[in-house]
This record gives sequence, structure tokens and C-alpha cells, in this order.
Amino acid sequence: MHPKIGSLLARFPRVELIKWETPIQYLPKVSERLGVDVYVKRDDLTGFGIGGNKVRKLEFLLGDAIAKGCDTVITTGAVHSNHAFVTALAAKSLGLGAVLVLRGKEELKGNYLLDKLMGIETRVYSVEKTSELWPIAQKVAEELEKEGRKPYLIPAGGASPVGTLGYVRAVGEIHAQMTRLGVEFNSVVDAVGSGGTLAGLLLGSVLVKAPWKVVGMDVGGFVEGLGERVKKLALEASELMGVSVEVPEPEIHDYGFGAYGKIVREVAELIRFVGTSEGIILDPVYTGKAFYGLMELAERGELGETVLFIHTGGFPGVFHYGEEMLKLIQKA
Ligand code: 5PA
Repeated sequence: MHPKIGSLLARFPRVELIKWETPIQYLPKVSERLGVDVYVKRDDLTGFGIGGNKVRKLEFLLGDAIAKGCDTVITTGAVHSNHAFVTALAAKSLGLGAVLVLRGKEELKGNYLLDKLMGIETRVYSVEKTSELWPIAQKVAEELEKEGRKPYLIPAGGASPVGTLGYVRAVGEIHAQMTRLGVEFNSVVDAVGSGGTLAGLLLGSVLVKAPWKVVGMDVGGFVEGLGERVKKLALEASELMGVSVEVPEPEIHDYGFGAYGKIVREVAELIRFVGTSEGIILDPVYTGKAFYGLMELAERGELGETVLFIHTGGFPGVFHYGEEMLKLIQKA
């Protein structure tokens, strides 16, 4: 852990859901194909539930919920939401209640199947956008308050200033690992949905004066005004930490292939390539799209000589959309 990050975060309540540093792994076959050294931070192996980036945010969010004496966590997302499932699972494991306010088709697949299997309370609505779920979640909170419970509302993706601290902390880990590895990353790349991960990476990188640039791959407009939102989140998190810094405009590229959650052949084929060459499974909604962007930008020489990809997880999406991907690959 980078000492500056460690000491700045020490006063924030955090529940320890991750028991180790996630490894950083070199990808020889991908690197050979691109002519650029590509490493992966294996945050798919954060190890709580099915892992992923959300666990890092939840360490701080649930720490905050418990410190505030809350007893029930409410959050929102699509039915395939990795964030929603792991939030409820973590809350339950800590003895808290959880209510998920979701949107979409109730199919027993992927994360929604896991929700049901773990006995998590879900309420599913037919609205277009996850943002439309927020007022509903607020009403659920009011209902619970009337019953004498103390709810803790978590925005979609855990994208609050407190949640953002999770990836500020991750930067402290990455910086220390990079020094041990004896390499220097020129770029750090991640998938961007709600923006909390990118905001944390951005702020953490400023704080450690990192040698890399942070590059986000927008997976299809999960939220509007992404760049501004990421910057705002990073600044709010810096205020929370009591540091005064300049946060640059985030570099974000559109790799949504038309829409959030849209499953496309190019990404399905890339998932097959990375799986069969490196033994790493990417997902079709987030990491597959972001890695596709990494490969295009790296080939154009835009990411420098040495790149770190944050594997943010999303494994249940492979099983939610597996059949659809297979059909697309077979049609080609
Ligand atoms: C998600 C998000 P941010 O939301 O922090 O930008 O992270 C993007 C991201 N990788 C990257 C995976 C596997 C993710 O699940 N998921 C959301 C969800 O509801 O699961 C918030 C959209």
C-alpha cells in the first residue's frame, strides 16, 4: 500500500471483504499480438461473492452504513447487475437487511438467478433506465423507516464519494505492486458504467503522482454526462478525504457498441480469444467491451509501451448472455 493513500484513508470505517492484494498478471499472447506489454489487475479475484470491482467500493460503503447505525441496505440496477447482487450478499453476510430495486426482464439467469438462490429481496420494475429507479428506491427507504428500520441508500454502481474511496485505495495497491514488479505503466484502463471506479482511479493517481494516464472505456452510456460526473465524484471524494487537488478531465472513449447491455459479435469473439489464449474470462457487458477498446487504442499506439487493464469482474454476465454470444459467433 502506498503510504500516503494508506494514511489518508485510515480514518474511514471499512469492512474488510477482500482478504488479499489482487494479483497483477502479464498477458504474453495479447502483448505479442499488440506489440505492447499488457498487464491485468485481477480485480475479478477480489474474492467476495463472485468478486469484481464492486467489492472495493462496498468495503467503504458498508463500513459507513454500519458506522451510521443503519440496518438495511437499498440499491438499484438492471436485473443483470453485478453491483446489486454483491451489495445484497455483502450486506447479508454482515447481518444487515437488503432490498434490491431492479429493472428489466425477470429471467432466472446470471446475477438475478444468484439473487434468488441467496434469498435476496428484489423488487423489479419495467422502467427504461436505472436512473428512474432512484425515486422508487427512496420510497422503499421511507416505507422501511415507517417500520422502524434504518435504511442506507446506495446509488447505482456504488457511485458515491464514499464508494469512490475503494478505487483510491486500489491505486495505493497498484502503485506498490508496480514498484515491486519493476515496471512503469503508461496507461491504466478500465470499463466505465456508473463512473465510481474511474473516479477513484483518477483521484488516487493524482494523489500518488502516478506515471500513468487513466483511460476509461464507456460501455454504453449507463449514465449521462459521464465525464463531468466522474470528475465531480473524484472532487467530492477528495473533499471527503480533506485534500485539495486538481482533478483532470477524464479521458473516456466510447466502446458501448450502441447501447449499455447490447451484446455484440466482435466482443464475443474477443472474449473467446482472451479466454483461449490467456485463460482469462471477460464478460460481454463491461470488461469485454473495455478490453476491445484497449486493443484498438494500444494498436494505434495511444496507450504507450506498458498498459494495465483493471479486470473489474462481471463473470455472471457470461452466463446471463452466453447463449446470445454463442449464436453471434456461430452466425459469423
Ligand atoms: C461495472 C459496473 P463503475 O460502475 O464503477 O463505472 O464500474 C463499471 C463496471 N465492470 C465495470 C463490471 C463488471 C461492472 O459490473 N456495474 C454496474 C452494475 O449494476 O453492476 C454499475 C453498473
